Amino acid sequence: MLTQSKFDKIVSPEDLRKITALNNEKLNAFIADAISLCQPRDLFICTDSPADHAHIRKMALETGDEFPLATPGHTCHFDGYRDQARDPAHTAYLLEPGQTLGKNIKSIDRTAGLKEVRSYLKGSYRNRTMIICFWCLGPTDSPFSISAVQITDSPYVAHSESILCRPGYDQFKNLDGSSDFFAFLHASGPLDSHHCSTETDKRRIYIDLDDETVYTVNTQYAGNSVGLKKLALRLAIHRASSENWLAEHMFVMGAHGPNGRVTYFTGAFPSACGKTSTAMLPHQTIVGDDIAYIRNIDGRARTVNVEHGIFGIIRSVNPDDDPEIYRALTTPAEVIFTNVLVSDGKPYWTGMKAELPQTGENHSGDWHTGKLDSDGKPVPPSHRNARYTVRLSELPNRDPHTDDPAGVPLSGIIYGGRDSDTLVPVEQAYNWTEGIILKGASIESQTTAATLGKEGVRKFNIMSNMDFVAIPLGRYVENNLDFGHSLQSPPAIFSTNYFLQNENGDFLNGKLDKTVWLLWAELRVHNDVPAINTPTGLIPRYEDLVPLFADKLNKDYTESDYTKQFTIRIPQLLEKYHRVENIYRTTVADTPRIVFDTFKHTRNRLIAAQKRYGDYINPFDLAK
Ligand code: SPV
Ligand code: MN
Repeated sequence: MLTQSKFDKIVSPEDLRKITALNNEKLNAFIADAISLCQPRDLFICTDSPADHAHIRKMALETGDEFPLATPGHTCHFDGYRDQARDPAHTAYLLEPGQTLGKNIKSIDRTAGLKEVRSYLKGSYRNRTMIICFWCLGPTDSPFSISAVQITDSPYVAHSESILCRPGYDQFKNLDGSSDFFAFLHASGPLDSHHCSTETDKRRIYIDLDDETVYTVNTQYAGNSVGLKKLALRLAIHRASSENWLAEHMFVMGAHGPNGRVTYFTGAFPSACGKTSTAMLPHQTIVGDDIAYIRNIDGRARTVNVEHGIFGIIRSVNPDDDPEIYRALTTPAEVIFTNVLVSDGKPYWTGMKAELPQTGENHSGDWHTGKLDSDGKPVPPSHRNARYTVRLSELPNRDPHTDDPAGVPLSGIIYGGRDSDTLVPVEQAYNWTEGIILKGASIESQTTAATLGKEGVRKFNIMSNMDFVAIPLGRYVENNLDFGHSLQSPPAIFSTNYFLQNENGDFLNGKLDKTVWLLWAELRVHNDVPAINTPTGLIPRYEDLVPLFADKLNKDYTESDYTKQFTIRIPQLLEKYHRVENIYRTTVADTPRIVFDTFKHTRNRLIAAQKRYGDYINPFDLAK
C-alpha cells in the first residue's frame, strides 16, 4: 500500500495528498508496486494545472529527452537507431493457461511474461523521477470516457501525452474509487548519451487484459511507450467486445458536402497509408486522425476521437500535398518533432520539397550525406517513420465538435489499404454485412515503415486493426457485424485505394484525388448520385466525378483516367478473396459462418461477371 513511511524518501507529503485525493485502492496498489519495483529517486504527479504541464515539458528539455528548435515551442526528440517503430515481435498478450486469442495474435503465459518484464523493470528508475499522469480517453464527462493512469520515467512520453491526450485527474476523482481504469507502466531502460534506450534486445510490450494494465520497457518510440495510444487501443478493443461498441484504428472527420452539409466519416487505414492526410484534406474538418470509439446511442452510431492531438508521419508532408499540416509544422506552437534531421535548429525531412542540408543531427547521431550504419546500410536524412506531435487545437481545420461529449453522428466508414493492383480507388459496399466482410475484414496492405521489418510485403490487416486486436479474430468480426445490426440505420461502408500503380510503377492517382473519393462517398450517403453495380459493390459514374475533380481540385478528369482507375480486375479480385478466405479458413477458429457465405456469393458474382465481360471490365460497359 502507498504510505509515506514505507517510501519515506521517495513520496513527499504533497505527493501523498495528490494520490489520496483520488481515493482509489487499485490505483494506490498500482503506484506502490511501481515504486517498489522501479525504485525512482522521487515522484512528479501531474494534476493537470497549466504549471504541471509546463513542468513536464521543462523536464523533457532538462533531461535532454528533447532539445529546443529555433521556432518557439518546437522541440525535437530522437529515438534510438533500432527503436524507430512499433515492435510486434515483442508485443504480446499475457494469458492464463487455457486462454487463447487464436493463431494470429501473439500471446505468452501470463506468469512467465510478468516475471520477465518485471525483471527488466526492476530498479530501472534509479536516479530518475517517476512521472505519474492521469488522462481521459475520449472527451471527459461523456459516455465514451475511459480513465487512464500512465507511469513513466520518460518526460518525452509524458510530454507527448500532454499534447495528445485529454487531461484526466479530475475524471479520476469521479471514478469514486472504482477499478474501472486502464494502467500503463513504462520504463526507458538504460540510456545512451543521446537519451535513447539502449537495450532494445530486451524491449518488451506486455498487455495484461485481465488487469487492464500494460507494461512496456527498453523502448521510447511512442507507439511502444505512450500508453494512451496503441496500448490503450488494445485494452479498449477487449473491453468494447463485451459491451457492444467498437474501438477502431480510425480517423474521424467531417466531409463538407453541398450547401454547407457536414457528414461525418471514420476511416481505417493501416499505418502510413494516408489516414492522417485524408483526415487533414483541405476544406474538410478533422475530429481525429488515429483512434475512434464508436457507440450506439439511441439507435444511432456516434463516434469520438479518443485523443486530442496528432502523432503523424512527417515524410512527404509538404506545402502542396498537405498544406494544413505543413502550416501547423512551420508556425510557433507546442510541437515535438521526432527522428527528423536537425541543422541550425531547423527540422528537415524527406519529401518536404525543400533542399535538405548535407550535414546535421538525426536518429543516428551526427549525420552527413552518404553516411552508412554499422550494417553498411545508408542512413537516410530523416527516418521513414519520423513524426510530429501536435495538438488538434493548433489546427484551423479542427472540427468544432471535436470535444463534444456526445461525439458526432457517424454516417460513413472508409476502409483503406496499400494495394498496387487490385481494388478500385473507391467502392461502396452493398450493405453493412458486405461492408464489414468484403471491405474491413478483407483488408490486405503492403507493409510500411511504421512497424519494424521488411516493407512492401502484402499482409492481411483486418479493419487496419490487426496489430491491435485483443480478442479472437472471429469474435472481432462478429462484434462489428452485431454492432451495425443493433443500429436503426448503420453507416454506409466504402473501400478506398490510393495506391494503384500502372505497369511502370507510376501511381494512377494524384495525392489529393482522395478528396474526390471522400466527397463522392458523402454524396452517396445522402443518395444524391446513382452508382454502378460491380460484383463487389458500387462504383462512381464518370459523370459524377468530373464536376468533383473540376470544382474541388481544378482538374480535368479524362475518360481514360477513369477507365484505368475503375477497371474491375477480376483475376486479382478472385485471388484476393481466395487469399483472405484461406486465412479465415486455416487460421481463425471462430470465423462466423456468414463470412464464408459472403465470400462464396462474391466469388459467384465475380465468376459470372468474368464470363460475361472478360477478365478486365471497363467501367463504362457496366454503366450501360
Ligand atoms: C501507427 O503506426 O498506426 C501510428 C503511430 O499511429 S503509433 O503510435 O506508432 O502506433
Ligand atoms: Mn495509427
